[in-house]
Amino acid sequence: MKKNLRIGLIGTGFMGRTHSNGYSQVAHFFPELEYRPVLQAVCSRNEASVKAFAEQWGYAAYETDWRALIARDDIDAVDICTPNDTHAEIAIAAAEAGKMILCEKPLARTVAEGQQMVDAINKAGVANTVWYNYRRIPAVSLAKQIVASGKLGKIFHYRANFLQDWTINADLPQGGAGLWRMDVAAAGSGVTGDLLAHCIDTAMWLNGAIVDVSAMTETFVKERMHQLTGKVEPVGIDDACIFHCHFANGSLGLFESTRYARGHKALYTFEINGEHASIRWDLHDLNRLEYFDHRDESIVRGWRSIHVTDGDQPYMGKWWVPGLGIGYEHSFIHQVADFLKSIETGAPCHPTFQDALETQKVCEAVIDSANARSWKDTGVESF
Ligand code: 4PW
Repeated sequence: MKKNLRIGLIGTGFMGRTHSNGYSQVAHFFPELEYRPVLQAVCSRNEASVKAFAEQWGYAAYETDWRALIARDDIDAVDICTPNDTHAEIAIAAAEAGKMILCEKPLARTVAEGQQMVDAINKAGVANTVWYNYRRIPAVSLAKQIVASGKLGKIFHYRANFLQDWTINADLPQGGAGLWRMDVAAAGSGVTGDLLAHCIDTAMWLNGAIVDVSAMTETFVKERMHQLTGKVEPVGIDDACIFHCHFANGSLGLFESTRYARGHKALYTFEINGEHASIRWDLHDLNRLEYFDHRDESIVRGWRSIHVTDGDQPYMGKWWVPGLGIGYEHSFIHQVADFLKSIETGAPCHPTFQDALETQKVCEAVIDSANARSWKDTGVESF
């Protein structure tokens, strides 16, 4: 007999859809799990659209006030898919109500907010995770296995990019529905919290703590119409950010993110160079991990292109047959499966709020460094 995990989802945008899909699919492909999610209630402010969302995805009920959703006694876990400025308030209230929490990334706008969230979940002792979903793309999980096995030897370099081009138009407004990522009050930062946070989470997971950073940021369009006030207002987000850093293991990191790279929609890539071997990955070819090993016999030495679809590779035993790839949405299904498993075993589901707070510390040091034009310590001691 399966145990139900009754989900209360807050926020019905892009992430509300990916998470709902994850909850809907997981039991089909991970039937061995003791818990199965039940789409109990969904919340969003607009009644007509939340009602339609509930019908479309099969939620049993809907609310238009997140406090009412948290107050329901038929909800076990609260999933926060709202803009960043609401994460702390909702998460703290959910923890006080004794609910498990799944929170969208970045954890918060600032380290101070994130710390309050960590304190709240520690006090309540509730299960928690943050949706840094790229860890759970099988090729990225395989990269973790390869690095952990020591095959790369001593690591010298970590390099990552996250490139987009959707904000080049100077007429694009900021703030409000669909454009809160452009409004510093709602988002906390621009590409640093939205895109580099993913790169930093993956980087520290694969290569350990980032100890200090030197960054530069740019805001190419200085003023934009604000949808909520109707006025042209200064733009407070970073449109682009480049930083370099030291990892605790002695390797050097180089990171770049922008929403001004014409032609790139969501190009997330990383490469790691070690003493013996290197690996690299590209979101646009997400089932593939490239691997170069200097120890190979010289006549066949070269970059191997590993199509990560074999049943022995992470998560792939759950899908189709070898050779058939999977997509972006599966990373969310995998995170739901891992969260359900963590409830079963009592082990944490990484990245936890505490892990995401460490990523937040790096993001904040990046912004501080760019503003001060100087190196900043991150305060991250281990990861
Ligand atoms: O979290 C990120 C988003 O805010 C995503 O991974 C990609 O960039 C897609 O949308 C934005």
